[in-house]
Amino acid sequence: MDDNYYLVLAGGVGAAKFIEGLANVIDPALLKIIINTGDDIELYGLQICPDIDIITYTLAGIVDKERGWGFQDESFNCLKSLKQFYDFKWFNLGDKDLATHIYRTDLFKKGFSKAEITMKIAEKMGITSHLIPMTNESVQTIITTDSEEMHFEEFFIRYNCRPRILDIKFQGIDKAKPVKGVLDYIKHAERVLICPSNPVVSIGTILTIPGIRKTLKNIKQKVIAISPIIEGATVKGPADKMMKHLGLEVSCVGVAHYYRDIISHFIIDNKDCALKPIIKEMDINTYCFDTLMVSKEKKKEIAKFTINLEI
Ligand code: FO1
Repeated sequence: MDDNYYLVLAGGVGAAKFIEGLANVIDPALLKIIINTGDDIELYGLQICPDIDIITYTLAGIVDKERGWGFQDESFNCLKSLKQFYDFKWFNLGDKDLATHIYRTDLFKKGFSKAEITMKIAEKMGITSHLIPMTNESVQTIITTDSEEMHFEEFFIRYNCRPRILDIKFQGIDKAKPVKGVLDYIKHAERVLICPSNPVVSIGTILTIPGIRKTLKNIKQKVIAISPIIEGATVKGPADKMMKHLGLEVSCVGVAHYYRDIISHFIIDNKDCALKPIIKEMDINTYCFDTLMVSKEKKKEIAKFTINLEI
């Protein structure tokens, strides 16, 4: 196995920004990216893998940068027609995006695994990075709210993360295994980078796949995480609500607590630099940086900083 690749743990939109930066400062072929699949959902009979698609479209340079998901220059004509037949209205699938889901579903029916399909789609889109779903098995993040149980995507999109969270379950996790080779990829990576994604339902889901957290613990000297929380708030999504549900402090300190057994290096935002001594007490080397990736340059800067960090 070549030994100078970087292993990345990724969710969706936040991860994609960081990965775009990485792909602009090192050869993208050096990236092995393990992607959360807890958000995967079947709609209209089609297999949709939101986080895999966001990373794929970003690396292919075709993502809609403003939304952070789906294709740029997208149209929604097929969706309009689908709405004649279905009551269901809250998930937006663009015409170009639909082609990905049709191809993926066709390959599933032909017996290919999620890992094989993910690589086939990536290769067809000209991506040289190795994209790996966290598992081939079906795992679904289910949120119990005051009123009902729902899929994470429904909580996130239909209800805009508003309902009170009573429970978070990873349905199917008991049968899930890491994709073949992944534990070895973690062991032999040059360094492991944890993206600024939701620690509970993006990175946390990956960490619950048997063997992954334990393997990371054994190589924690080379694991670097970036905080998705700045000044006690998430940049996007419900990470703050979910951290509160787990009893974690909603700050970079809370994120450090959640990762303390698997990381030795942690990048927090300049605005949180006053909290650095508290995190250092957890025996985590802590660095302050401008982590808000608002431009191509900012994405490259944090990627460069992470790659060049002395560990
Ligand atoms: N996010 C939205 O906020 N609204 C949507 O309608 C939506 C549709 C969608 C379709 C395909 C896809 O790959 C992603 C999509 N996303 C949408 C983004 C995505 O669901 C979330 O950002 C992630 O699941 C959170 O990680």
